[in-house]
Amino acid sequence: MNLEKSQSKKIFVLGGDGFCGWPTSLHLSNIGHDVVIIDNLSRRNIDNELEAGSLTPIQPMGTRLEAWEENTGKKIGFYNIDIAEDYDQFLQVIQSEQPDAIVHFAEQRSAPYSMKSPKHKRYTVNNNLNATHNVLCAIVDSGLDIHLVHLGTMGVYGYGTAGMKIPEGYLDVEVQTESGDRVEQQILYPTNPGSVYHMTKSQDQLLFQYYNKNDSVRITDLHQGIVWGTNTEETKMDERLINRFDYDGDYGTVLNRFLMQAAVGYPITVHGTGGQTRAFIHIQDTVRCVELAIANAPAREERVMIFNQMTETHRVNDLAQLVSKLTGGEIAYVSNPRKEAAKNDLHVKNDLFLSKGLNPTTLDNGLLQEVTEVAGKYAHRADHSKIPATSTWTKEQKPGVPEAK
Ligand code: NAD
Ligand code: USQ
Repeated sequence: MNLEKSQSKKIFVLGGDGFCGWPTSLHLSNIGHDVVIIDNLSRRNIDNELEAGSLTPIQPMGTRLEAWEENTGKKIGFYNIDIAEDYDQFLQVIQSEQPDAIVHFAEQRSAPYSMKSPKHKRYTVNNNLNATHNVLCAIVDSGLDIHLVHLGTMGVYGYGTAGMKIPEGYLDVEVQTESGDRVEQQILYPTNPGSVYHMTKSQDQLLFQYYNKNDSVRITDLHQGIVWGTNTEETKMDERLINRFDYDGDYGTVLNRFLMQAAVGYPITVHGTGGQTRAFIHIQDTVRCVELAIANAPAREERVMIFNQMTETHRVNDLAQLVSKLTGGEIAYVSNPRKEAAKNDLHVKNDLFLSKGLNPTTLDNGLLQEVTEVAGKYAHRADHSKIPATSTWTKEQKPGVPEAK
């Protein structure tokens, strides 16, 4: 598909080397947008720090961009800038490139990594809050009318709502005035973060609300669920375009970890009894949602637009059972290294994306098989010592390590 020339935009993808940012950059470029990636490659440095890496053989940025041009004839630009630190350089690039939209993925996104030590907590807060604030400040400083699309998280809501469907960002409340009248208003849904990482995402919301109110910055905040899957139509075009696949105890997310564990013959590590219910979305839908968010920008005086970017909810234990049935993998119920409710129900509204034309990709055996096949193909690259979740939320908790047989 190619956009009409009039719909084509110059788009910055901050964090465009990451798990969500890379396939999004390719997708936006493929449909006809002019894409520029900004990334300081900090995620690759964290791999070095943790002595872990993507299960799939991701290529250096230069090779990735060359392969994209070879396959499609399209060019994607790249700047290596730390947006949390190098404000002047970032502003200069905005002024010279004049983007219509900025998609902001550039944060430290792992909850376990954010809980590893005081150093990791402080890094996550410094990096994420400064990155988001610098983006907002630079948009205003540039004087340009740039639409900001931010990747937020379902985790800002907390995961228990006493049976109510989580609304898209705003909660209707009724308050009593001094004269006794009942007045209705809408407030940001109260946050209830479960890690230092999720707390930074809660703080991001206030930065957006403020800059939207004060400077009329046009902002869309996408409260995304846990992303699963590996490849998209674009990353499948050439092995050099392959997306990253995190499986280690800090960065691997639950469903991809289960599929990978089954593929490499490691027990499927359910934390506690697996009663936690979470929201999920496939990576192919992530890239489509960002496309839709860009095409449906809010008007200048409109408040921050918040979408719940998820397509289904599942209980962790049900996912483990499903993967075990599909692959024959055994399940290990391990100590939960996190401080979280042992069991919760979760109901979420996602009407906004459905109304804009999202056709959800839901958990289906074919797709699960596809991820298992990717994991199986690169199983020889797995370092089994990096699989257990060793980062604990408090000093009293134990890591999620399966018992030795
Ligand atoms: P990722 O770690 O793979 O990618 C993030 C990218 O941002 C990396 O390439 C990193 O180098 C870059 N980055 C980080 N700090 C930077 C800085 N200061 N300056 C420049 N670049 C910087 O993470 P991801 O899984 O692609 O997640 C992207 C975003 O989506 C995150 O903000 C995350 O909170 C959100 N999200 C992810 C998931 C998920 O399941 N992966 C779910 C919900 C929301
Ligand atoms: N879990 C297991 N076994 C494992 C790994 C995880 O049982 O081997 C459990 C966890 O205890 C937790 C649930 O699975 O209850 C989800 O954990 P996760 O690591 O898949 O997801 P989370 O830490 O919430 O973070 C991920 C992304 C983050 C994003 C978030 C979306 O890393 O960037 O914001 O998903 S959401 O969960 O909707 O907030």
